[in-house]
Amino acid sequence: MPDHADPSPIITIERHILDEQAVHPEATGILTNILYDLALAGKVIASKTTRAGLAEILGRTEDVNVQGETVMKLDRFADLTVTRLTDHTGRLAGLASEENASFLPIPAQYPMGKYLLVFDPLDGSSNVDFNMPVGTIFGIYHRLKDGGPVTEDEFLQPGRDLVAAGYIAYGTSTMFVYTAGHGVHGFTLDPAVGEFLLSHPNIRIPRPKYFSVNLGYQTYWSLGVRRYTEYLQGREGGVKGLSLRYIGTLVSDFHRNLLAGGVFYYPADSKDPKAPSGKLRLLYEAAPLALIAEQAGGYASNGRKPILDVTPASLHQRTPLFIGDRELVSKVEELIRGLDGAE
Ligand code: AHM
Ligand code: MG
Repeated sequence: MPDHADPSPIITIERHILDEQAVHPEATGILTNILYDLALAGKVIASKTTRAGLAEILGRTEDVNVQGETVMKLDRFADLTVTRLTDHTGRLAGLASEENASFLPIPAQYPMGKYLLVFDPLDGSSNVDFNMPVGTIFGIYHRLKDGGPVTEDEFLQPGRDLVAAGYIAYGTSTMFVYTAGHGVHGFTLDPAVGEFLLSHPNIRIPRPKYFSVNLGYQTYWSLGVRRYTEYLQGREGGVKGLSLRYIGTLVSDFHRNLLAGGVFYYPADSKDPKAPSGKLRLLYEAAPLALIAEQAGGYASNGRKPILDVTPASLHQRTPLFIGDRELVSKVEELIRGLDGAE
């Protein structure tokens, strides 16, 4: 009898998510479909980012191009792509994005679902002009009410309540990385067939190799964070042999450290008195990546406590972020506690 068992099956994102759903008999398939919708959005955004440099030829951002159309900024394009692919499906009750001051309810003509989507459509978008990698970050929550119009407070949930989270990295290849609470799985887009194929099952953060931070700001940091940086550089009896890598796109810096081992941080600083909590956003940047980090054996903290335990007070709240290797992130909490005093 021939053996039909394939030792290395090709697993599409569709098959993988369906297999995961099959383990949960109570699952309705709605979450599965939201993840497909996001994977499709990722393909559309990826195809556009690879043409970003052609803006010089085809028309600059917000200019009118040769066909007489307005060339949309790429982050606006990414925002509209995610919104248009998800708002009419009856799966979501509302969306909140970095691009919009308020959350977006589902338009009245479409059915309402039971999930909320939070996302950063094009993280690192200032890198686009220099042909550097960018990303999309997303988190999915249950809505808190059974029906009726969605309200902002329903979005203000701690990361611990995320149902699923992930990101799409637009780099030398396009990758979709997600968790639905059962490990972290990475898929690489095969552009020839237009499918995301499982390339990184069950990702676990390896021993640390890198640290990633914008060292240009260190004069604005607290004593605890400066001492931590010395620790990472092998001074003060710290860890030996960590290399510095910083792209300036959270998704890309996080992704490298997830696969290679390391820690990323963007601490609170005194650079801008109006933004004392650093730059990154809690709801749609820090919390989704924090869930991925924990599911891969790592940890994310705001320097005092787990990111996943912080309930946002507003949609666009900023937070310090330390994320990656569990021991290294715990170390910064110890130094901040010891050197920076009480909050
Ligand atoms: P964005 O969401 O407006 O692109 O800003 C967030 C980005 C992150 O991707 C990155 O980690 C950080 O800003 C880099 O900031 P800086 O240039 O201050 O180092
Ligand atoms: Mg961002």
